[in-house]
Formats: sequence, structure tokens, C-alpha cells
Amino acid sequence: MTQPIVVVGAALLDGDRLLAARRSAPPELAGRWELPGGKVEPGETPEHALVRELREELGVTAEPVGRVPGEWPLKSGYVLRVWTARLLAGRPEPLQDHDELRWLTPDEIWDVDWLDQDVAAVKAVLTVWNR
Ligand code: 9L3
Ligand code: MG
Repeated sequence: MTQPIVVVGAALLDGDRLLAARRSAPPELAGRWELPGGKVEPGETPEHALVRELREELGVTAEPVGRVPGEWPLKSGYVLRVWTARLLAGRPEPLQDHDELRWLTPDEIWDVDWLDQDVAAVKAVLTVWNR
């Protein structure tokens, strides 16, 4: 059986805020919000993929903190896994695949229209988020 392709999502935390990113592509996902990230490339660790994706998508240097327990199926053959992460340098900007970013406090978390799979992932993030 072939292994699913892992998509890493970053729960980028800054104090009491979590970064949410609004997708601009592909059309069927545009306008929905996600934890930024993307596919792990062959030979790459998920942690490296997370750092690379945050650099490419948001222009920041970040560091993975810990895996959020759980995994969430995406389209066929893909699975979402999430790490908490913290910013080391830079200020996130929507450089690629996103057209808006929001730093959400815990009481604002459900103000945005998360992708279906990200709803479950964000709930899992809330259980590990030190508030
Ligand atoms: N996806 C879902 N939730 C997320 C991320 C980062 C990605 N938090 C889905 C959207 C795409 C696929 O995974 O169908 C690959 O993501 P990307 O490489 O287009 O970001
Ligand atoms: Mg992406």
C-alpha cells in the first residue's frame, strides 16, 4: 500500500494569537482559511518542510515547536499533520497562495471560514495551546 503524502500545517503562535491564512488558490479552496504549509517533498523531514513552506509562503523564519497529536485526511492520498511553531525572524506577508492573513486570539478563532479539515486540526491545536 502506498503511503499518503504528508501535508504539514503550521500553528504559528505568537503569545495569545494564532496565524490564519486565507487561500487564494486553487479556485475550489480560495477564500477559505487554513494553517499555512504544504506538501512534504521526497527526502525531506516534515519539520524541514514546515520551515521551507513558511519561508516561501509568508517570508518568515520560523521554528517547529511540537507535533499536534492527530492527523486529518485531505483529498485522496494526502493527510494533514500539524506542528506548533514560533517566529524567529520576519513579519508574515501573504507572498504565495494566500491573499490575507489574520492573527487570531482564542476568542476570535471561529471568526474565519476554515477549510473543513483545518477545523478539526485547529480544535486539536486549542487543546495543546498554552494560554
Ligand atoms: N491543505 C489543507 N489544509 C492546510 C494545508 C497547508 C493544505 N492547512 C490542503 C490544500 C491542498 C493540499 O493540502 O489541497 C496541499 O496544500 P498546498 O501545497 O497547496 O498548500
Ligand atoms: Mg501551501
